[in-house]
Amino acid sequence: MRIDSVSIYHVRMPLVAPFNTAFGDHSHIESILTCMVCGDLEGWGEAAPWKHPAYSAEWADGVFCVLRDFMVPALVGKRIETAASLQTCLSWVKGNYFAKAALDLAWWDLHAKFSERPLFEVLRGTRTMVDVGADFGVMEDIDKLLHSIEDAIQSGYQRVKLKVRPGWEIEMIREVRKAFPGHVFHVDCNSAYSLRDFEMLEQLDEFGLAMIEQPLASDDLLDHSRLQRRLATPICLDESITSIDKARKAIELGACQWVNIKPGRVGGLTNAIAIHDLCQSARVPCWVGGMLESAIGASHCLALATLPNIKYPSDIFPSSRFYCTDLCEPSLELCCPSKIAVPKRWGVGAIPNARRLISQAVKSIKLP
Ligand code: OSB
Ligand code: MG
Repeated sequence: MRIDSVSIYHVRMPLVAPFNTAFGDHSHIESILTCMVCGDLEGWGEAAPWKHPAYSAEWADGVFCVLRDFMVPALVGKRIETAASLQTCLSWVKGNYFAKAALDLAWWDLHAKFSERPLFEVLRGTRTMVDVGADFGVMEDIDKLLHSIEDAIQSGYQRVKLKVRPGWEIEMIREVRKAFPGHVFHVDCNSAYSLRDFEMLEQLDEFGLAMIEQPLASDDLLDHSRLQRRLATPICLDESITSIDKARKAIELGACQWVNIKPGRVGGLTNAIAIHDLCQSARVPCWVGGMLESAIGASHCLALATLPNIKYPSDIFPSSRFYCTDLCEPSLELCCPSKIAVPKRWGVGAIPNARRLISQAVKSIKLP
């Protein structure tokens, strides 16, 4: 496939309610959409690093610039027949995983459309419906949280993820466990702690959580392995797993028993699949994370979640959980409790709504 042109859109999508985590409180999501053109076919990609370099070192303005100035010029006019050759064209750029993902995902959508098949089939997915979970940010009002959890359990969500941050952890979890003794819960710490917090982390063992997501710093595999040896609850790594090599080292060190895979964080679907396969051969189960992407990025996540070693409900949500109207269409809906059906259309299955793309774009550029 010859890459005739690539358009980059920096968009700002308003949330229905603020989303609060250990790395800040947010009322909008800043995301980067890419459109890769080959003849009369268009492939769409998305990476949502958000406005500030707080979840990772990347941020939306930075991703826009590195795509415009370095990565897209390295691709346009070239014939890119395989995902591996796309990665090779970009391999001289260090880091910048979200930026690479924005192009890698667009290439996969284009490739699936070129092959006249849905993306999940091209990825050799093994299911047509994906298990998804419910998820709650930091709320600072326990009664409101308990009511929201009650609603989620009533709606049939198989598991509930709770964001924690210093001051919103043990007491909150104790209340939740008391109110819902039998349900599956896990917590996401978003790197907020260090081994100095061992006493608090050790107390988490008493609540029978399915896992503790990213308790320590993103670059600290060694301390995660020390912590895992002292905890009964499995650790799941998110921020730490930025590459295939990081996944290999985390597994070798015993730093985790689960891996959260986000296409954006690892540089795209190509690396996401390789990490999935590596974990599968090491018997480490995975699930798919999200960054509150529009229906395009979320549909890429859905395709990834059809792979066989995805063993826990993923962070993929119906559009209405976060957005009044999704920037892209069709919006994501539950097909039955706690499940979303994978699109059967060719490609990833979602495209932007043209009017909303214009109104929510902060800036855009088409190259060449
Ligand atoms: O750590 O998994 C994370 C959202 C944005 C940035 C980081 C994370 C998340 C989530 C996604 O937790 C789950 C959700 O969408 O609520
Ligand atoms: Mg996480």
